[in-house]
Amino acid sequence: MARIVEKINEQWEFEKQGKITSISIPHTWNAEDGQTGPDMYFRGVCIYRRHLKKPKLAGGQQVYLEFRGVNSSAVVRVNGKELGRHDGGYAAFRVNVTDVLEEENMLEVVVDNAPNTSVYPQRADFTFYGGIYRDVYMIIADASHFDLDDYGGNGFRITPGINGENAVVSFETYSVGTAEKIIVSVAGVGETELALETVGGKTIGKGSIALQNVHKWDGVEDPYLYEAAAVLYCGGEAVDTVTDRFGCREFRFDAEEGFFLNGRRYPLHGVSRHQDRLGVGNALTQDMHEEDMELILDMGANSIRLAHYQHDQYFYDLCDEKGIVVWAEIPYITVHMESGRENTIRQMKELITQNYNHASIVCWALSNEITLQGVTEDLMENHRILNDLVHEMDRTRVSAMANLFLLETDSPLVSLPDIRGYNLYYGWYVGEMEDNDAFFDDFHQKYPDTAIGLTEYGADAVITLQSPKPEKGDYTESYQAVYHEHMLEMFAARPYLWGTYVWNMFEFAAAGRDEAGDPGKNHKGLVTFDRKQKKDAYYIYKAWWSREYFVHLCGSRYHDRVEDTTEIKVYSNLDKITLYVDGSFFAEQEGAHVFRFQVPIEGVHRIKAVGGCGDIRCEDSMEVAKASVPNPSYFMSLDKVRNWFDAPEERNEDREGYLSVNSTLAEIQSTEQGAALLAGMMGRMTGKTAGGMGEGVAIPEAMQKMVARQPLKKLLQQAGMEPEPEKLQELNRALNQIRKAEVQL
Ligand code: GCB
Repeated sequence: MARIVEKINEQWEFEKQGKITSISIPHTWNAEDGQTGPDMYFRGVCIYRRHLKKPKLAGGQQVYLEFRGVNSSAVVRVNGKELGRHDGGYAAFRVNVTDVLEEENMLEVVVDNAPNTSVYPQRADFTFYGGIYRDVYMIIADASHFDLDDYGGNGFRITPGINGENAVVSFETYSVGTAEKIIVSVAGVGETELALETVGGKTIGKGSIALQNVHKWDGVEDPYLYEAAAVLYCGGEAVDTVTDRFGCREFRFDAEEGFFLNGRRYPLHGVSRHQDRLGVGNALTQDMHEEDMELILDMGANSIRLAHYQHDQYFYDLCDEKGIVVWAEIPYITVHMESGRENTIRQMKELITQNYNHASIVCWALSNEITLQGVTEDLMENHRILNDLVHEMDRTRVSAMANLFLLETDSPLVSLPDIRGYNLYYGWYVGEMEDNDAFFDDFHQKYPDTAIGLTEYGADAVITLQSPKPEKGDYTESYQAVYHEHMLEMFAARPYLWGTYVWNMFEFAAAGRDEAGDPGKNHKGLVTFDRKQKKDAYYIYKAWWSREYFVHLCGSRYHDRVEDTTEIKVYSNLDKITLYVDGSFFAEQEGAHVFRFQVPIEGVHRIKAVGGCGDIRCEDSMEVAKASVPNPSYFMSLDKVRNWFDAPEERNEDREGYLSVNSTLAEIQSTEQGAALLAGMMGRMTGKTAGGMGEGVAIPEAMQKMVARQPLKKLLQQAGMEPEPEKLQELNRALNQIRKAEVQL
């Protein structure tokens, strides 16, 4: 009898702190409190219950429950008997419930997202939404079936190997019970009977099929997928079938020329994605996954870093179908836990077993910014084990790591995985945009034979905040756009970069944050948390990466403008833009990507930008108005601080010869009293940024110097730690009492 798979998302009961409600899966209990910050979301135990009727079973059929994602730990009970446990909120797992089934049954899943010291992630810049937030299935399989107990995999591994115009595709199946024969077929190509051997009570089937003139999976241009089916025969009957898709492609990372797909240069134009969205958390529908994919494709990206954990199978499927190259990773992140090793190994085994057949995936990443508190021998060993595991489980892909910018490039950890990637936030948290350029120039010069990529970079922008003079740390849409303009120019000048990944495609919840008047979120997204608005920076990527012609006027949300002559900026992938003001021709400009026009304004103006190519005509229009005073909604709380500095009656005047909030960190630290004041203040404040991510940070010397040169007020602002105006004034008063010392940097 063939396998029966039934989705059981409906008719669940949910109990939180004694209160019971009816719900359907996908579900999270942190959809609201996980997104409003700071830090106040419910992390604890909740229970899901569902009535289960025993299906009709014959001849030793087995019943499994499959959970596609339960965050973070789960205990599965049927009729009060514990049948399985799972630690880790992002991989699928199954539980065999056959033996305890009665006619009527009570299924109970106890879910726990409370902090602990052994299940990753525990400390990271995103919300750990609790719940059964992906689909649940009941699977009824014949006594003989493809393995359902192998780290959530489907018991069918497909490994294509390309040889010139042809390919040989190898198949491996894992099954339990009796297998008389196993036949694998590839739709439109042919079939083969696998050679079977029994190892440890399980049957392993092996075989291959040759593909003449292989149709390659060729990225976004031609993401061709083959379909394969494995059929298990027992008693002369087909008793179980699994199907999957695969793609035939070759890739490599080159130190000088970057990423290659199927033998040609194919720079990875990437974005990172967190799965959650506004009001929904991680409990997504298929439509939501599809919308994310459409937004990413529309921008012209060809690669996604699926951060910082295993994503939904449906999304990897979409990546296969659309030709997106994927970086996959486990949530071994921020801080190494000595008691978490087993969990990292398990999560890596699940990630690889469950996703092995996806053509889109090219690497398995061991960890992200794991060295925040430094490198210990236990951390090194954990990484060596994971790195070996990746190689043992998959000979066709590479291991990877996303390094914290503080990790010295000569650390043995950097050279451990097969490929290198750094997360850099110069131009946002520390340093200037140009420091990114310098970092890669230095790296490339020092390690000319090592391929290097940029695994994260970005700047926060709250969509309402606008500025004619964008500055690092101001949270404006305007600065974010300028920052990304720079980054794209710098990539173009460094073709050796194998890939770059914007942090982040979408805004996401980070319960530990409290910034720019919108707590609980990370605002680095190019698209808002609700997916409804594309920030200007989205279009600079589109201008560089997309071939679909468009014209975009920046600053459409910057309506009220105080300057007499305002800059009208246009992003486009066309090479000539004509600007019209109030219906009349204003100017025409030839160029690439960014077009700037200086337009005098008085009163209200209608602005239109037009570009074209052949029969195609693209345009965008907006309204701007001359304002006599700044519109306060463009600055929010940040500007209060700034305006307050500007107001003469309350200005934080520097007292000659004494410290102030405008003194650099080095100046303050070089005095005993200043250092003490700072230490006390930092102790109180670090918990506010990114969920206390700054605690215990090991900062290398070069970085300390860079930080030390920054004025305190700026540093606090950039770190999202700026105090209320009164507190800042108080701090300034205290610093004004301390005499400056001589500083040597
Ligand atoms: C990082 C982390 C990421 C954060 C990001 C940020 O380096 O890998 O999880 O969200 O920085 O925005 O600070």
